[in-house]
Amino acid sequence: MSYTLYNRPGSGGFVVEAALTLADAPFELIELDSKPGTPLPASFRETNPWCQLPTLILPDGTTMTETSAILVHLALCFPDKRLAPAAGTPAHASFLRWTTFANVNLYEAVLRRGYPFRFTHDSDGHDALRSAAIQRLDEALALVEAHVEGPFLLGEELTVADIYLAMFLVWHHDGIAVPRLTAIKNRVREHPVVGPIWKRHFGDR
Ligand SMILES: N[C@@H](CCC(=O)N[C@@H](CS)C(=O)NCC(=O)O)C(=O)O
Repeated sequence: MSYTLYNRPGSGGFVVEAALTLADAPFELIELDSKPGTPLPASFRETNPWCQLPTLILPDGTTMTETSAILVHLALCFPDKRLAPAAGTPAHASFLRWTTFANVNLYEAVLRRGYPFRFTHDSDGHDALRSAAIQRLDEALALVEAHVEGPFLLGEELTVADIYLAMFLVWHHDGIAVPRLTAIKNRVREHPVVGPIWKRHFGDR
């Protein structure tokens, strides 16, 4: 029984693909013919009514969306692969905090910047919305930067939270300096398993 991951190169499914690969979980990757930063084909609503990626179909046919939820689920399904700290520990609480923070603050700000027409019907307001979103991205990354606990976000070990955060530094590459997160991004990019997946999605970025 295998997972099915819908994504497109350079989109948020990168981190789910990395998590499935680190977990040694069998999966089929279906890449939609659609450019990053553009709405998906309406026909994809049949698979995910919210029409977004990543969309993960679990081996029993259950549909999962929302990147942080997918990451938490996979980490719990494959505890021996140490995708996250052990459930119930303070470190796991921090893992939940920052993956959720990334979803609701970083990911949403990326969407406000990329799809401002969804957040205001005033087309004169799109530029203002974009610049406020960029400021919010800077503020959110600065907050995470201040909470990096070691070589990785939660200390000594890589978790999927690091891989998730690294993705935002590609999408928001000209923001404020975040040297600790940048060092994490570089470690993710050079990781023996994740590195090749990174390269396929983001090239040398
Ligand atoms: N809240 C969602 C956001 C996912 C999202 O915005 N994905 C982008 C690709 S990176 C997308 O599907 N964009 C197309 C669209 O929103 O129409 C999550 O956490 O997975």
